[in-house]
Amino acid sequence: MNETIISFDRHIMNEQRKHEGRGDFSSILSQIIFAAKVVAAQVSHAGLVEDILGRTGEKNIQGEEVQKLDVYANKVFINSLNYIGKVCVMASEEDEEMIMIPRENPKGDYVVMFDPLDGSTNIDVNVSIGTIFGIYKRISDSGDGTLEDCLQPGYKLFGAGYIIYSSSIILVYTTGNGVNGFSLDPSVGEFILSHPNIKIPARGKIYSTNEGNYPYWKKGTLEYIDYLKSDRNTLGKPYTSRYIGSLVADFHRNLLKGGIFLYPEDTKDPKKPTGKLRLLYEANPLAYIVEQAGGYASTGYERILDIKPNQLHQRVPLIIGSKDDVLEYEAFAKKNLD
Ligand code: P6P
Repeated sequence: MNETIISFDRHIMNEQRKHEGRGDFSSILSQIIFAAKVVAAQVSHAGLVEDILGRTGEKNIQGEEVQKLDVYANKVFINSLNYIGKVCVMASEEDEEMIMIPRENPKGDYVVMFDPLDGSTNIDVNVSIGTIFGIYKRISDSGDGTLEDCLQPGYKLFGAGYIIYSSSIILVYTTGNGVNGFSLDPSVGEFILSHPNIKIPARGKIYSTNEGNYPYWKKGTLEYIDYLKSDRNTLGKPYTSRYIGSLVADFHRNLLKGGIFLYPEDTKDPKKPTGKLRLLYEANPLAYIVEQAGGYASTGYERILDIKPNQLHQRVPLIIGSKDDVLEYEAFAKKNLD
């Protein structure tokens, strides 16, 4: 047996000691881990449990059909965080408005935003899905959190992570000191350090995008994708195309192997001119993680983490992954600004 097994709890305790933290942040991470275990247990049964699979008939703020597992996961994360007295406000993909802490519960110094179950349209076809979260320090002084607390730029993130529910359940997170991955060992019910100090290769051989949007892309994107599919690129041969259609799964593969994920602006849906993905609880947390791993995330024109949000469910184009690949995309996009 390997005596140097590092559990997630031991890892955050070590991190806390480094920062002489009071433990508030550690408590939030521990609660997120607890919620992830609860959600993971249901995800693994989703194919079997009729009453949790399938649609509620409702639509979320995005106008997307809400799957029951979405609703369940959203409630699990909210209820795991709203009573510990460390959080002053939350925001979720599933809730149109900010999620306030119940009046009777103490408020804390942190703001948590999350996509409780991203890729949920893949649930009933058993494709990997994930939770994405970002944690900020509050700006307001005390009491209930405010919209200003939620609309902070990504470079102010205090911590960020995701959980991928796949052949194994893996948590990847950062608090600004590098990126570490933990795998859930179902025999003990603990997340164990399995991917220490993750670094993304400066350049990859994989690109991930929905090529069905090709007719709606701008010139710079068209030229870039055609370049990747030719022998004119730096590899001297076409990149490999890999697209799962589940952001966390596509991002995780590229983080470990290198590559670029693109959900660029397109003209397909006038209501979503800047692309499909959301800034606060999808792009920003993953951008923080990828930069901590040596990568980069951009809209094609500016660094994701520099964007000052103006609304909770704001969408952005997301080009993320190996730094040299993303910078190369920016060159194509900026060359065709018209
Ligand atoms: P498309 C899943 O619905 C999601 O929000 C992300 O997980 C994923 O990257 C993207 O949408 C896929 O979108 O338009 O390619 O189906």
